[in-house]
Amino acid sequence: MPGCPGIIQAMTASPLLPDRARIFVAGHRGLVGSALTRRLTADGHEVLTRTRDELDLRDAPRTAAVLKELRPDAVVLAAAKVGGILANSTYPVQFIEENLQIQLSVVAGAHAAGVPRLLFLGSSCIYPKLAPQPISEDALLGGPLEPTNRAYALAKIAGIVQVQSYRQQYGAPYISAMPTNLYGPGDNFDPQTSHVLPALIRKFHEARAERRDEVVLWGSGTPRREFLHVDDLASACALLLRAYDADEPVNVGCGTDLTIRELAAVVAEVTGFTGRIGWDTGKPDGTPRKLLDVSRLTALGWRPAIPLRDGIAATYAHWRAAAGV
Ligand code: GFB
Repeated sequence: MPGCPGIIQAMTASPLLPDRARIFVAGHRGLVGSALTRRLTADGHEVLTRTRDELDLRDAPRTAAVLKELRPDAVVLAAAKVGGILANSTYPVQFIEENLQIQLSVVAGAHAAGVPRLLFLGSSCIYPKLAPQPISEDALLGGPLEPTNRAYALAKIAGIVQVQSYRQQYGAPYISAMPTNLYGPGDNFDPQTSHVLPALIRKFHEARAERRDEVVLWGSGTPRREFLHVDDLASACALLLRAYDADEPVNVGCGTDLTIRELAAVVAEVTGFTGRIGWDTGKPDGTPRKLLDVSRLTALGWRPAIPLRDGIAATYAHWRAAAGV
């Protein structure tokens, strides 16, 4: 990717990460972990992984033992129980417990194994529901959370504080990044549990294939969201691992947002759906807006490379090929 600042950084020696590092990516089969694996491998690193069958990341003693055996130069914690607005509000127990368990075992296990560097990935939903926009990292803990994802957000906030605590108490150069709403190849396209972008791709595609003239989406269509292609997140993470060493989390977003109604128009156009779009206002809207202030990240020289429409078209093509539709 010519002109990508992450790659320029990757070519410069860093005191925080060796040039050819051995990096354990927890959650390497997920949307984020698979993008990170592609990116870190392309940068010349060796990515170490364990499948879910080989290692249950909720099992703290086993996780610590595996990390001790592997002795990676860095750990990236991309494993998480994630889902869209409905999954979050239907299964809060799983969202808080599984995420807390994974974080406790991976971060503590990495430190016990002497892993010198760690990147924890959170989410933009950690910020207060009505935070001033664009949301700066300083908004954390400044007000009540959005109820539809409070359990997930609290688990992620605990992860940030856990990472900060290792830095404060032991001087460990562990860091956190907070991505905005992500999308890309390898996402979850299940209509009930997915995030909005894959849900829309699938709904419009199926309506067109079945010659239906209406698609019904959730909520009012007025909430605003910011979408970042997961490959752009991966380039930001590669940069942060080499160049960022501070207590505060770093927001990762593209800097612009749009309404769900506007997003639906783009996805309809990409998928070729020309029918009506209805809105089921019985379904939740969630937070009205969560546009991230990304000045901390852009000050390091990072810029996103994938325009939204191009990213949606590529994601649609990838899903069609993978699903055989
Ligand atoms: O992506 P999404 O599920 O999650 O929904 P959040 C974003 C917006 O799209 C909401 C609307 O206003 C939804 O009501 N929407 C419209 C739809 N149609 C659909 C549909 O068919 N499926 C889905 N899923 N949404 C999540 C949090 O919040 O964002 C997580 O619950 C996490 O914790 C994630 O932080 C990034 O953006 O509202």
